[in-house]
Amino acid sequence: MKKLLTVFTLLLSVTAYADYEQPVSVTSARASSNLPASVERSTGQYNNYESWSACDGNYTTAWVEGVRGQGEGQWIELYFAETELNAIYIQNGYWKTPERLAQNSRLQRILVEFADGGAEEFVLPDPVRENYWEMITTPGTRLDLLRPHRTNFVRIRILATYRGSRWTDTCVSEIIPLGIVRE
Ligand SMILES: [Ca+2]
Repeated sequence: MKKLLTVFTLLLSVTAYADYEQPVSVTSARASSNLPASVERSTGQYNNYESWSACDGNYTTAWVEGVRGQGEGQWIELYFAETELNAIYIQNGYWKTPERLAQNSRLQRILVEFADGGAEEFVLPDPVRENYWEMITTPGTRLDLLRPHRTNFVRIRILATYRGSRWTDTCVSEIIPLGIVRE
């Protein structure tokens, strides 16, 4: 009887786990533009600013839009398995160092679009005003959706930005979709 109860408990916990909100694995990404890759003069380090840099699990790499000005209207798309999407974590800006975060532009207002035809607008706090060393240990700013969206992608469109102190390039270090995979 005890054994049966254990199996039942195990089954119950597996079912509960499947319905639990989790980070969703991104399978591909694309963007309307990106800054060409560059090599840092001082270190010789190669920096790639393509869309995948926002999904590589590394806060020191970022997608950077590549048009003149602050990048309003530019977008990035992330693809994943069919999901009931609840929220999105965004490491907003170029988190490589506190200096890079301040020198480059950050997202201020964005439009997030989904495969179900829905769209939600968000205003993000300026990450430069947060404590860098505390924020670096978190997955970023959590954006809770007004309702779950059934979707296999998110398109994040830049509507307005916080200006960088040195450059006009808007950067996003990481984007993590959160939801329940429904495939
Ligand atoms: Ca990254």
